[in-house]
Amino acid sequence: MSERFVSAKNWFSRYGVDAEAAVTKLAEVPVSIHCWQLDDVQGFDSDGPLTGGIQTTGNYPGKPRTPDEFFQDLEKTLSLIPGTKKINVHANYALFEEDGFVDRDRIEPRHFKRWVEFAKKHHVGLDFNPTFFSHPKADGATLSSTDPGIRDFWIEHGKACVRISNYFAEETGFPCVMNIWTGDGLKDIPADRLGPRKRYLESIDAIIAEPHDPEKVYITVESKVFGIGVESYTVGSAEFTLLYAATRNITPLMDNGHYHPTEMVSDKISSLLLYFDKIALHVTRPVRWDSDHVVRFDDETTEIAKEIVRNDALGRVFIATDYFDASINRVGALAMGVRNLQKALLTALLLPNAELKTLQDEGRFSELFACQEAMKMMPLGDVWEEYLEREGVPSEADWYAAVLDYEKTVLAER
Ligand code: RNT
Ligand code: ZN
Repeated sequence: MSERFVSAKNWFSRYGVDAEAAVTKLAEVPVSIHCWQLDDVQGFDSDGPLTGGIQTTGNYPGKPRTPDEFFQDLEKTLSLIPGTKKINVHANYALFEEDGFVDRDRIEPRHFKRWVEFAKKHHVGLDFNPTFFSHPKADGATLSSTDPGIRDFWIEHGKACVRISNYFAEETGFPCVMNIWTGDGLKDIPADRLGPRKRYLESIDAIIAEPHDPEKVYITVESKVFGIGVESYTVGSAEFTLLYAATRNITPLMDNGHYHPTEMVSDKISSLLLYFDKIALHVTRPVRWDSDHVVRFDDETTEIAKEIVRNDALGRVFIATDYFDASINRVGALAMGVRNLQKALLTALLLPNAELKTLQDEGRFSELFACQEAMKMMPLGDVWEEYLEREGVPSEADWYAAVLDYEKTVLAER
């Protein structure tokens, strides 16, 4: 145990906070790491452009060219991230090496065998996402399409993904979160907002009717406010999605890049916790019109973490990351965003949350203000360093050197 950690523990104990308990707890909090930062959401099933109203920008060298290179990068990333991890897989990361390509409506668990092997090797769980974008049948709408043939194709894809999620849960022993998100929407002012939403509702009803064990597969629906090229109308809006999840007894997913700029997900979590047993998050960083910058250890990320921790909801919130930046080292970007989210969780775990609540309840607002500000000066870094060391991952000062070394020895050779 470092001297700095011992002194930090004393500092925290003055506020009634047990730093030892905080690091123990942090190590247990699963964070689902999105695989798609590593290759700019390309996937293995096509080399077509990224569609669906999302975009990556940048052309940093070293992007993986094959599944082997991809898994090598993922392994490297995992070595840089402490704590309990899951990997969040998208359906377009199916592997067809053994017996040839099948379209998305026909994918099967065996196309994800390598993912399961990887997960078992690293003792991590797997989450899953149908991919309703980057496909010839996703040029316009998918689940809300007016064309029944297109709708059926995507419903079949969704059902196939429920079966694959079941397989993930059974093989890994961890529950699998399966998230439904589409970019369905319109660039310009609609003539009919209701019709697409009704078709969307019926399509998702058909998908979630696929048999699954709700204790093992948690189906979530993710809302959005707008996308690139679909600025005027999004079928799966916040209201649609929340009400859908509530009435179908499934789980709502909030991505904090999917709201108006002054709307904060940190303020929404408590309301959802009152109505849902479980909720899900995509933690990202919105910047103006972009919903997907790499997560920083910033105020809103910390506020989100505080809402989860102080409401005793770590066991009720599925926490995942979701961002993509092709302009910086992809392995570094993925590891960095997750580590930053974990710093936010640690901050929340190191707060005298009960005391702060009491100050609020007793109306002692100037004391509350002072205490909140005092806690910002906490020796967080000393606790974080101790945590990294215990977890056997590189320290804050050293971890990027490991990325640079990987860049020189592996990525630069591509
Ligand atoms: C897009 C959504 C969605 C995607 C992934 C790739 O705005 O956030 O979650 O990022 O499905
Ligand atoms: Zn998302």
